[in-house]
Amino acid sequence: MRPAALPLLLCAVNMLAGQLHAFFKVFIEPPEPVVEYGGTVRLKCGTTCQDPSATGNLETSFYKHQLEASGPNEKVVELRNITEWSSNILCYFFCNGTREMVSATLIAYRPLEQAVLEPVPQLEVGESHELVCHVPRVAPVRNLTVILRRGATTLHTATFKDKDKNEPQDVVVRHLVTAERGDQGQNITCQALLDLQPSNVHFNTTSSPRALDVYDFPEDPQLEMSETNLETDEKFNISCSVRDVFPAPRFELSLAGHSLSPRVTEDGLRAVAEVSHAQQGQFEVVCSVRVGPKKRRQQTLVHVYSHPQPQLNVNNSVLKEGTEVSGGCVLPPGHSPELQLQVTAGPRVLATWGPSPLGFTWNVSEEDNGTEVLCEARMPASKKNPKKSVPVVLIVTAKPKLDDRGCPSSQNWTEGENVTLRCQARGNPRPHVVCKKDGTTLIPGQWHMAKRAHTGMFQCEASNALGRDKRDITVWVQYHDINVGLIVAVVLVVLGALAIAGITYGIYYRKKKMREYQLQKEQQRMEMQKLRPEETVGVNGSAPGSQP
Ligand SMILES: *[C@@H]1O[C@H](CO)[C@@H](O)[C@H](O)[C@H]1NC(C)=O
Ligand SMILES: *[C@@H]1O[C@H](CO)[C@@H](O)[C@H](O)[C@H]1NC(C)=O
Ligand SMILES: *[C@@H]1O[C@H](CO)[C@@H](O)[C@H](O)[C@H]1NC(C)=O
Ligand SMILES: *[C@@H]1O[C@H](CO)[C@@H](O)[C@H](O)[C@H]1NC(C)=O
Ligand SMILES: *[C@@H]1O[C@H](CO)[C@@H](O)[C@H](O)[C@H]1NC(C)=O
Ligand SMILES: *[C@@H]1O[C@H](CO)[C@@H](O)[C@H](O)[C@H]1NC(C)=O
Ligand SMILES: *[C@@H]1O[C@H](CO)[C@@H](O)[C@H](O)[C@H]1NC(C)=O
Ligand SMILES: *[C@@H]1O[C@H](CO)[C@@H](O)[C@H](O)[C@H]1NC(C)=O
Ligand SMILES: *[C@@H]1O[C@H](CO)[C@@H](O)[C@H](O)[C@H]1NC(C)=O
Ligand SMILES: *[C@@H]1O[C@H](CO)[C@@H](O)[C@H](O)[C@H]1NC(C)=O
Ligand SMILES: CC(=O)N[C@H]1CO[C@H](CO)[C@@H](O)[C@@H]1O
Repeated sequence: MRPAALPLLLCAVNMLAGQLHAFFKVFIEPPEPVVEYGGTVRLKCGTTCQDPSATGNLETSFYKHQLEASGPNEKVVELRNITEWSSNILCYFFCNGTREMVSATLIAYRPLEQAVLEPVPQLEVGESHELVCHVPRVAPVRNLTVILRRGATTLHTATFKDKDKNEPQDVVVRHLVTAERGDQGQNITCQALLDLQPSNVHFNTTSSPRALDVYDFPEDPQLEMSETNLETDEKFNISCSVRDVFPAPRFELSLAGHSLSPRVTEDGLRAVAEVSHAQQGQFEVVCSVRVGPKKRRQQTLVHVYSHPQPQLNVNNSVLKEGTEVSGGCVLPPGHSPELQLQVTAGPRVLATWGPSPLGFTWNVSEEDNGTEVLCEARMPASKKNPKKSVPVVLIVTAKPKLDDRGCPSSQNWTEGENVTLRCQARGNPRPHVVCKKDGTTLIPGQWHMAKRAHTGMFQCEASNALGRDKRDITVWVQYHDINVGLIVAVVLVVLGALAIAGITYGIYYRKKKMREYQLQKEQQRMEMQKLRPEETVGVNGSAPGSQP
């Protein structure tokens, strides 16, 4: 039968059936037939009618190969080379003058091809990416299920139940994922299932896995330099570090376009290189870091300069006080033009910071003898110590000078003491001082015994190669002399006193002796007056006249 004729036939059968009540059943086996496209299917059209005279048939648009049935109430046909994706099948029977029929749809399918997952690029943490899975030429698509998985986790399940097209269709399933660190190394798979239940036709394919490769590089590297103002050939450290990166970063360091071989720290997050540069100039230091496909870079400039030792010259290093010394400080050719020089003499600044050559003149005084003149060179922006020239020590010659401080005009000694004349002269070379008075010569600083004769005015003279200076000094010598006259006077007074004392005693003694004698005589007289009383009175009255 031609396929175009089938609808007409169905129409006719329906009209025949009319409103009759069906007391038997008609069925198709399998009830939901499926067949591989281009393949062969065997269908049975059967009835529950027990009437052996019942007649029926199975109608399709395909050529039928009638197969032998097991009884009168069934028809078995084989359909070959099924090239319709969907076709109607009609099964009918007449039984005792009543017609019953049933229809089914024969669905042709294609064996499921393997799902194909599009490559997944390296993903930055936090980045969203659309996973794309292709399942080619699926028929029938409404029975397809596509499952996207990350490891064992189901990310997305797609079904197509509302798609009623029977022809093969290319299926694309998309799903947006956001990368996380934990995704690293996880396999993404796309599984396609074509399940044609209740038939036992069932396909199950899985794409080859795509491993996720995630990376994280949230911020630019940090570039640190131990110093950015450097001398030629001076070593310095370049350090480049990153934070929060995943997986391990790859560092590239370069100086002035030449790549360096940095040392990477144990944690892998820092690269360090110790370098130097031989030429002067501004040079770029670049650190570029790769993490996954991402590259970040950081650059900075180093300033390399030639910093030779400054050369100081002084037109004269031995000069007289009150004269000028001049000189200059220069840097050898090829030095960096930014370098600045300064000339100092002790704490005094002779010429302040300026470019090479730097000249100076200086009027020296006596106190400047022994001063070191020094030239220093520095790079203004650098914190490094300036470089110093070889110092020049100035010898300032000066005429002798005698003044009250070194040579007091009045000096007091005490006779007999160990003394020295204080008279020191200023001047350079150190002057020689001699002091004279009436043929006495004293050298200040030499010790001697102070003599009374030193009293008087000394004329001191200081001299050196440049001249001489004079000063008078009055020397006083204190002494404690013994006064002979006084001693003689004292002795005389003492002697006189002694003499008077002696005479006085002598007179007294004689008087005492005479009184004793007179008393004896009186006693004798009294004793005699006892014998003759009148005689005693006469003796007593004549006695006072004998005293001196
Ligand atoms: C199957 O059918 C197609 C188109 O109807 C035809 O081209 C093809 O030759 C047939 N194949 C077989 C084996 O009969
Ligand atoms: C991902 O798939 C590859 C290849 O099939 C396999 O070797 C690997 O072990 C899988 N990785 C994980 C985390 O399952
Ligand atoms: C296929 O899918 C449709 C719609 O979901 C369903 O009704 C049907 O039972 C499925 N199986 C076959 C063999 O068509
Ligand atoms: C699909 O096949 C895999 C093995 O290839 C199996 O583990 C899985 O259970 C199958 N899925 C279904 C729905 O049949
Ligand atoms: C550079 O770093 C190393 C190691 O930290 C250190 O030993 C060296 O002194 C540094 N060099 C300079 C010039 O700072
Ligand atoms: C140097 O200074 C002294 C004292 O201050 C002065 O007498 C002299 O004239 C000065 N010399 C010159 C060359 O300026
Ligand atoms: C050094 O320079 C000063 C100042 O210019 C000058 O007065 C003096 O004569 C110079 N001395 C010599 C030895 O050239
Ligand atoms: C002058 O300076 C020189 C060098 O420092 C030193 O040897 C000398 O003693 C000094 N002269 C005087 C008088 O201070
Ligand atoms: C030294 O002695 C004289 C006279 O006795 C006195 O006028 C003078 O003040 C004294 N000088 C000192 C430094 O003691
Ligand atoms: C005098 O004094 C000086 C310094 O105190 C000492 O060196 C010297 O020996 C003394 N001379 C005598 C004779 O005592
Ligand atoms: C088997 C069966 O049901 N037979 C019936 C067919 O129809 C006639 C009348 O139309 C009945 O009498 C039979 O019993």
